[in-house]
Amino acid sequence: MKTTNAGGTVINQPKSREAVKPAVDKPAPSKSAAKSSQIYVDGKFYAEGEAKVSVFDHGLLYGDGIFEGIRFYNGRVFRLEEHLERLWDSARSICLKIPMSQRAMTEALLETIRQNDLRDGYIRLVVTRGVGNLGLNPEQCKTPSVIIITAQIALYSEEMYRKGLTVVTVATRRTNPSALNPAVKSLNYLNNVMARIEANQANADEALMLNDEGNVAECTADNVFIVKHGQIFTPPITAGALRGITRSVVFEIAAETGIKVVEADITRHDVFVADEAFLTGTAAEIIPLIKADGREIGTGKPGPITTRMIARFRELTRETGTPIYS
Ligand code: PXG
Repeated sequence: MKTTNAGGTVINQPKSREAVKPAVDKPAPSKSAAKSSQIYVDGKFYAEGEAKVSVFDHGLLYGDGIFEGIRFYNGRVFRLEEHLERLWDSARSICLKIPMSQRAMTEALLETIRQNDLRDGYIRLVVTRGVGNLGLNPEQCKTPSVIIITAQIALYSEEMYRKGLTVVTVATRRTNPSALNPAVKSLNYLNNVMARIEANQANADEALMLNDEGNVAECTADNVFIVKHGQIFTPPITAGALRGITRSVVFEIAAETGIKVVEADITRHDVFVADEAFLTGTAAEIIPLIKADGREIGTGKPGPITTRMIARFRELTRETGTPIYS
């Protein structure tokens, strides 16, 4: 693809690990161009309407690829190393070679945010298998594509953080790890999408997904936590949950506060009789859960441990992370 975009901005990826700072050929962005979102595709920036991939990309044809959803707050990217590590793990698991180093990826991410002049927002990082033919064999695909999109998101209103969400248990089971391990954050989200449709049809805010054993795995884009007798419980990764980055922040905050977190199989019954419950995810952050399948959880209001978690999480998002503009 020939690449003359409106902004004309080009990032050259560093060739070696030493080349920390890639050569950035950055013509002064015009004020009008700054309005349209600049999207990174394979080393170049394109205006929103010009950012494209081939119809022969296996990311489109087969959902063959991986992604990360990352947040940045107050001019810093939150938990960037962890997100990149998980992306590289997903890539290794599906035999996809990301065509750049983690340092070059970091610089590309930061530069994309800078190009869009943002301090708070969301990054969608996608690596597709690349262009191949109409057969599913990935050996046909020579070069994976790297796409970085930044956006402003507010998934839930502040009122929902104060009041909490409702969930329903859905019939769609979380993918069995022996078929496709949910620990791989792949472009195959149809399992989650099907569950989301069920939640929508039931007028619930989220879908509680069970694994083949009937234990709680996770929600469609969030990890699940319950609180009982002052202890926090969450399903283990082996139950079919993604190793959530926000989940690991909850472990850290709990350790800081002296609250025990136990990774254990959780049943629907455990959720119904919990004192408190909450969900975690990059997009949702930490959000209280107050009703499951029509049963109020605890008092039906966000509990004290959940409220404390949210407060500390917000402090961490404001105060820590990889600086974007220094
Ligand atoms: N489980 C699943 C299946 C997920 O996709 C999480 C848990 C939470 O993980 P993190 O690392 O974000 O704490 C996710 C996360 C979106 C979006 O709308 C986000 C996710 C998936 C799909 C959409 O940004 N990810």
